Amino acid sequence: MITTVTLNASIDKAYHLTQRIENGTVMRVANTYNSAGGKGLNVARVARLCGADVKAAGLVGGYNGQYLESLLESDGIPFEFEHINGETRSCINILDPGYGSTEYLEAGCDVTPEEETAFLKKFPEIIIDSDVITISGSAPNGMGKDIYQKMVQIVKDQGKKVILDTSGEYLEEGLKSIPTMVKPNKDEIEMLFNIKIHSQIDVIKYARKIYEKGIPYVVISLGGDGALLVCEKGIYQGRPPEIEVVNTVGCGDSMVGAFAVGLERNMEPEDILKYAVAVASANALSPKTGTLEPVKRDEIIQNVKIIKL
Ligand code: TA6
Repeated sequence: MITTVTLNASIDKAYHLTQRIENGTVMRVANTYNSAGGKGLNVARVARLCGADVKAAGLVGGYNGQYLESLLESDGIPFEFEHINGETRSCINILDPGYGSTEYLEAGCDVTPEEETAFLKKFPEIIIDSDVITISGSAPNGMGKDIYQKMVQIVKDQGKKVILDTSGEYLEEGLKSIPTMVKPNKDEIEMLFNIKIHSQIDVIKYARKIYEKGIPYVVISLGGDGALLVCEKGIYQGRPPEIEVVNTVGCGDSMVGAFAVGLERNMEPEDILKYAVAVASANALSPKTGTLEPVKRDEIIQNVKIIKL
């Protein structure tokens, strides 16, 4: 089973417009898609759609927390959240027909030291039945910067695989516990090393630096160019076919979901990469966030190219 952990959950609202955004005017939203969000819940939905047994965990609170749990029930995803006093946030994704996606991410409610301590105390029990655990996204205000380092260590102490998908100080601290896999994008690599990426050579250079810290799988998501994987077997690039993108939000999370499924099934690294690139591309074809049609994934995977570099 896969347990996904989302400390900073969100009601994700995708607003599809039929006209270009004009600031200072009243914009009418043509279509709205609400989903249980925060990166880990996109991971959970995608892993479930790929046939895995999944449990969604993390922190939720208030009326938005109740709404999020009802959305997950509709998705057919079991959950085990710790409830906090604050109100679960909302994240808005505005899709402008002439531009694409722009996200407005609320910071989320504060979590108290007592709530953090209670969660960490319960965490070993939350993950006890899972083989692969994913930890995704930002952490709420009030939680220590080492929260993910502590959680990764707890997973590893149980001898399980753990994927960490976060950024900034949380990633920097989380790396110290040597997760099984990390999936930074180019921006997150630049923030981690305080550098600018100018070429694929730079991407490989910095991905290798992370790999050399002892991380078995380092995946760099590259948007429409797919992803790069550095692992014991070598360095691979997975390239998707050209597709008509509808909504790219959640593609990175979909890739994490696919890798969680691949690790659980003990697939070969290059096969997991191929699968993950197809899953992320299939997510981009959906107007909703963090979902896909498996039949489209199966069509796309036929045309995903895996190159060993
Ligand atoms: O990756 C897309 C997404 O999961 C959105 O659905 C939205 O929930 C956002 O990221 C949350 O990001 P954060 O880094 O704040 O956890």
